[in-house]
Amino acid sequence: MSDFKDKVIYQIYTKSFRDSNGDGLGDIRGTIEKLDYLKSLGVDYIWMTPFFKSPLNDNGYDISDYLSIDPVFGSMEDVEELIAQADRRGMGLMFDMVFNHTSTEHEWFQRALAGEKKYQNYYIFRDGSPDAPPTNWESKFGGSAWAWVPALGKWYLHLFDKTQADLNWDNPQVREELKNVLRFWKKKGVKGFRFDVVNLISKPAIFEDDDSGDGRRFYTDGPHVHEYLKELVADAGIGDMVTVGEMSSTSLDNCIRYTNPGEHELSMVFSFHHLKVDYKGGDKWALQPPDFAKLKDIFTKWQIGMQETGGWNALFWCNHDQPRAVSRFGDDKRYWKESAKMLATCIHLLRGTPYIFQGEELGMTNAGYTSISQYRDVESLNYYQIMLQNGTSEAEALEILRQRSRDNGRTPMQWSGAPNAGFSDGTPWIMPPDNFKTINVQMEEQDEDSILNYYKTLIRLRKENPVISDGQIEFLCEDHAGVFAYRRFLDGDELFVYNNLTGKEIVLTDAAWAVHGKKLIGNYEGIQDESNHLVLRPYESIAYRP
Ligand code: TEU
Repeated sequence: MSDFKDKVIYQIYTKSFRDSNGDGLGDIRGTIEKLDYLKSLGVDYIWMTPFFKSPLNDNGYDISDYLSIDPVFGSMEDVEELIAQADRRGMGLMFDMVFNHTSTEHEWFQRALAGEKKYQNYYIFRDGSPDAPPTNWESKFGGSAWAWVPALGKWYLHLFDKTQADLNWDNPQVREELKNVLRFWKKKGVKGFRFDVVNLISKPAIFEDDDSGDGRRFYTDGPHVHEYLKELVADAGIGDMVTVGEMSSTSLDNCIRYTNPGEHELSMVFSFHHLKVDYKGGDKWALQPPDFAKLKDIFTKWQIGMQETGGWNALFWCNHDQPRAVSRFGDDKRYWKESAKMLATCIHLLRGTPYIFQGEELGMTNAGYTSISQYRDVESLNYYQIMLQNGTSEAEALEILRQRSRDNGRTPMQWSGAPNAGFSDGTPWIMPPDNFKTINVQMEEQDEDSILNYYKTLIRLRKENPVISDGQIEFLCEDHAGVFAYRRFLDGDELFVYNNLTGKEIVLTDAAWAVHGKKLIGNYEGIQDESNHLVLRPYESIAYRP
């Protein structure tokens, strides 16, 4: 297993990172231009979202050829140069393997459509009649999970968009093809992999209706998922690389198995339960303010559960599918800087490997779009229609998208106050929020007190302090919903971390020691104490050694 505990990983959403040729889309050469920036941040690995050949219906998560580069992103030579240039700077690349499904434009699917039995067995086709899909399962992007092919008289399964057909992992030929993809990229010098929705790959032997849900209970962490992962990792020879699996609606018990080194599956996992605490009744499209007590319970359960069993978490607030953390859990207006730094502290000092999603280190905010014409995401556009059909008013639907759309995380990286935030000299495929004039790399590099510089410090601290990378964890202030606090400890070294999740001052009467301790990092000047009580200012974050 590669060593990843003191590492920090940066996620690039290629399409929105940096456009080098003025076509409005981010590309590989643009990423190469910015490697020095990533080096200065101090990150170790760079996870790039897919830039493989694709019709881009789901921005590259619909791959039509795993072994070639989509021309809008660049060429194979560009990718080789990217790998070499990152390597020269001591950073490793992680590529995004979308193995649950392919684009329907993939040659395998096209040959299946043309009637080749071999390739029909690469996917999940079922005979039937056009009015009765095999099951009542729903696609994660809305509507039925099955699409009808009249020419074949068959349905095929798509858990995501109808142009993303699910692969049949029970077919050993499919598993062999995918191992070859990994071998190919490993040989090119890639240092790790992120596996898209990899806990959905193993479907049940019998397909039946779900009378109490959308079908996910039948295929989430499915019957052969552990077996298939072990086989993939062993046969492709990637056991010594850094790997992370994206786990949709998973369970702690399964994640322990996915990441326990003795199981030889993955280095770490992304789970999403902590990012559903503002889903009313579990529904992403129903708004409610974040439930911080629940958030703390989830972190506690996963941190302690993984620690007790040798599992390992990927730590994150943001990615290209999520709204921006500072807008969602912080206050992106009055306490923009304080709350962005506080959220960073929460994650970076936990037990696990932290991920930074492009622009998070600047405190980038939600997009603030006011018209449906500004949105690009297939999920957002589908659900907008679904909401209107269900009687939601236009204004209400737009407000929901304003808070929940995946496009909030996909706006162009804010490099400077120049037009289009310095992302592109052409017309960006998606517009940046107006605040790029004040929230951008150029300004934050010059400001000692910036969010960017705070992230740099957190990254450095992880490398200098084994108590952060390797220490044990226990939770404090468990009954105090507004305070997320924990203690890290290792070989007599100790670190106490307090985060005020609220915009109000909070007085802690049981932290007298902290007042006399040695501050490691914090987002306010000095320490505010009243006769040995620790006073946490709005969104204050502090880490102390006693
Ligand atoms: O995401 C999987 C996933 O579960 C999310 O898309 C989730 O369903 C959504 O955020 C719920 O609102 C991965 C990729 O990260 C995403 O970009 C792709 O669209 C998806 O897989 C399909 O490949």
